[in-house]
Amino acid sequence: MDTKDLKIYFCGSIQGGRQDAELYSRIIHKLKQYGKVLTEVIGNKDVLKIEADMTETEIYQQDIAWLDSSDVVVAEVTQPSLGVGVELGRAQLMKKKVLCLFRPQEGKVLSAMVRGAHDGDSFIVKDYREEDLPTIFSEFF
Ligand code: 6IA
Repeated sequence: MDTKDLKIYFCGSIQGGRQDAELYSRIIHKLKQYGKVLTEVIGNKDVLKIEADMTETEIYQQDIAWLDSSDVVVAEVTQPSLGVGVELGRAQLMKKKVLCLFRPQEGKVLSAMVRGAHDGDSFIVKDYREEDLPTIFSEFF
C-alpha cells in the first residue's frame, strides 16, 4: 500500500490534560505526510471549548470504529491519559501496528503497561525529542 493511503489514528491526551496540545498539532502535521490522520481534532488547542454535537457514547463508538479502520496507531504518551490507555489496549487486541512516543523528563515515568508492551515489531515504544520525529517517522512508515 502507498503510505499516502494509510489511515493513521493519532492518540493524545484530552481530559488527561492539554499541556502538549501544540506538540500534538505539530505531530499531526508531520503525520499527514504519510497518510490521512483520522483524529485531527486532538491537535486543536480549543478542543475542550468546542460545543460537542455528539454524546460521549457517540464519540466512543466513532473512535473505536476509526481505530478499527486504521492501518497504524501513533500515540504521544508523555501526558498520561485514560482514554489513550484504552485506545492502546484496544489497538493491541486489534493487532494494529502501534508507535508510542514518550519524552523522558524529570518526574515522569511511563506506565509499565505501555513500556512493557514494546515488542520491537508491532508495538514500538520510543523515547524521543521533538527534533527526532522526522527520522522516527521515516523509519516507522
Ligand atoms: O481520557 P482522554 O480524554 O485524555 O482521552 C483522549 C483520547 O481519547 C484521545 O486519543 C481521543 O482519541 C479520545 N477522545 C477523548 N475525548 C474525545 C473527544 N471529545 N473527541 C474525540 N476523541 C476523544 C470531544 C471533543 C469534541 C467536542 C470536539
